[in-house]
Amino acid sequence: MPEYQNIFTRVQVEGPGDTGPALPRGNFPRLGSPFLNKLVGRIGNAQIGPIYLGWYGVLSLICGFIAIEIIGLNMAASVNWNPIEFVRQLPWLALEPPPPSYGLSLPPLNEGGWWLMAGFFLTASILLWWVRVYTRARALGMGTHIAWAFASAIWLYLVLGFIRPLLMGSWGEAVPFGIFPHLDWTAAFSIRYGNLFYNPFHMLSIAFLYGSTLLFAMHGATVLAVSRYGGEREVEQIVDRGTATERAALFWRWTMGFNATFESIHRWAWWFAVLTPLTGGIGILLTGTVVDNWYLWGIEHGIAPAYPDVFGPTPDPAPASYGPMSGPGAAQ
Ligand code: 07D
Ligand code: 07D
Repeated sequence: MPEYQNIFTRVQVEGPGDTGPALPRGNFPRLGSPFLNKLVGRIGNAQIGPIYLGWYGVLSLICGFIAIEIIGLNMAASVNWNPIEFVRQLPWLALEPPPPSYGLSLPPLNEGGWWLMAGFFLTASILLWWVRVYTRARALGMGTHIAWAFASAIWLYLVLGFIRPLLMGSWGEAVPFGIFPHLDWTAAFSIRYGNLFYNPFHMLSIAFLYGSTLLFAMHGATVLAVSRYGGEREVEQIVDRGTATERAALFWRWTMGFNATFESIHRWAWWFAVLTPLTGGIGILLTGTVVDNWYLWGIEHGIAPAYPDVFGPTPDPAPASYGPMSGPGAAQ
């Protein structure tokens, strides 16, 4: 058997373009006639198009374009419309949410109003894209697993930028738009709420994130390792008993005494990926609403050490203007 494949390359099959099955009544036509591209064939299927756009696709792209336009123009304004500075400083530029003093009211455009508008259009764009993912799966007679996995990411996004700010009563709680500014927000959030490491849902989210990389590596490697027996070719997997599929399963039973099945590995992957933002969103939702300081919460629940009194009480890092603390440590 020739070893025609390694971890980088794949076989490129060339044939007449596939336009896909007929679409149900009321659907848009697919756009473009299919063509082959060698370079694209190196990372996936060499055929490009036709693409289905539909109303949801068109509306999603329009809303996404408006959101990027609002963010980009605000960033450009912040460097005095200087294109060179715009490119040079892009990773540091931001469109910030309103200051906390506005609460949930509508702020003037240049004090967070643009942020609110960009957020509205970005959210509309993401939700419309979700509908497109759902309806395209249905049109193909597929299950809707992809849409529900995407919904899990959208859940975390909505908690960060919409649901939690609503519960906290201030748009100022939300994430700014910007590459490094959103990292600063993430770090500041952790410090403000007493170190996110002690948030058990952050722990869970990390376990699923790390677990996802492990599972992805195991699954990808297993299938590649039996590709010399045709393991990556789906029809052969089903009909060639005793070759790639069973060998791959045996490998894991030999090395760790247990093997997933060719169905269950995909359930493992789906659940690990979905549970990462799902548990994460719960953790963020609880922060500041139910628990004000995860470190003090950790001391109370026996997962963080309480330092001896020689250093005095642990101060709350939040400035007094954030209002009185609730929960453990409130008396300090
Ligand atoms: C590889 C699929 C392709 C997607 C890509 C991202 C944009 C943003 C917009 C300039 C894996 C496209 C990027 C559309 C451009 C403007 C205004 C997915 C792949 C390539 N983050 N984050 C990044 C987002 C949050 C955190 C990078 C989005 C939370 C940390 C990129 C969201 C917190 C680090 C990015 C979001 C957080 C990053 C690479 C939304 C906690 C990094 C992302 C909508 C979860 C890393 C400079 C990537 C980095 C990074 C996008 C939310 C933390 C810019 C769209 C608020 C700690 N984030 N992020 O590859 O290098 O994802 O930052 O919620 O270290 Mg983030
Ligand atoms: C962002 C879901 C939304 C994205 C959507 C996609 C577009 C278009 C364009 C394709 C990622 C929108 C798409 C707009 C795309 C193109 C072209 C998912 C998103 C809808 N943490 N931390 C997590 C670790 C610390 C902090 C999760 C590790 C510190 C905060 C994850 C470490 C502090 C938050 C995780 C670490 C801190 C998180 C994110 C180590 C900072 C969150 C999971 C080793 C000093 C988020 C509960 C995810 C969360 C989150 C990992 C450290 C802060 C598991 C490994 C202590 C504020 N952290 N973290 O899937 O859920 O994100 O927390 O130190 O909000 Mg953390």
